Amino acid sequence: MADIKRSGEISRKTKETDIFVKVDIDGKGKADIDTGVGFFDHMLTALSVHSGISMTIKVKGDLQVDCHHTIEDTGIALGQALGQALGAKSGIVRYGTAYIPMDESLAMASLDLSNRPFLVFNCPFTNQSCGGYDLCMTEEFFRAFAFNSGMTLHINLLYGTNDHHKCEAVYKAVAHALKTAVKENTDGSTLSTKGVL
Ligand SMILES: [Mn+2]
Repeated sequence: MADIKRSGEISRKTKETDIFVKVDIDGKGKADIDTGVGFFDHMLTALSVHSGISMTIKVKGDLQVDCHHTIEDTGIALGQALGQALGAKSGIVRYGTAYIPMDESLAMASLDLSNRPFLVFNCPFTNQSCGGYDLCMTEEFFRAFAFNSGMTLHINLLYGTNDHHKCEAVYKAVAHALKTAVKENTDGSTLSTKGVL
């Protein structure tokens, strides 16, 4: 994997958000995260720790409006940083699937680091928000993350009642699927019948 550094760094500034993201795929999941939205920090910390991908994420967003731009733009920047870290996506396992329970909730995530951006998201929430985090932004975050990293991402909540548990199970399921997919394969080859992704 000499040609791929497996780390990425993105600075992204708009009139709505000012974001710095750094990821290190082999960094053992050290999380340094401050988005200004406590519950979102909790979810991103889970994503980092459970994927084993170290993430530094610092966001100053227009939270006086609401959390929308902050969460969506973080998904864009984090996706770009991961895409950068994966380079041509050669030499990796490529696919990952995980079922993760959290108490009464069960989430499944299945993904393909394919350069084929797609999101399927089936996770109904009961409440509007958890802390200052609007739960409808979960789908927006993962759409931005998938499209900007070049990932096919399927997320299904099989069942659950508590929205905090449902959401956390979803982030952790994506984390564990990602942990499998980013692993280096044994021969450094590109897993594709076309030879290139
Ligand atoms: Mn929690």
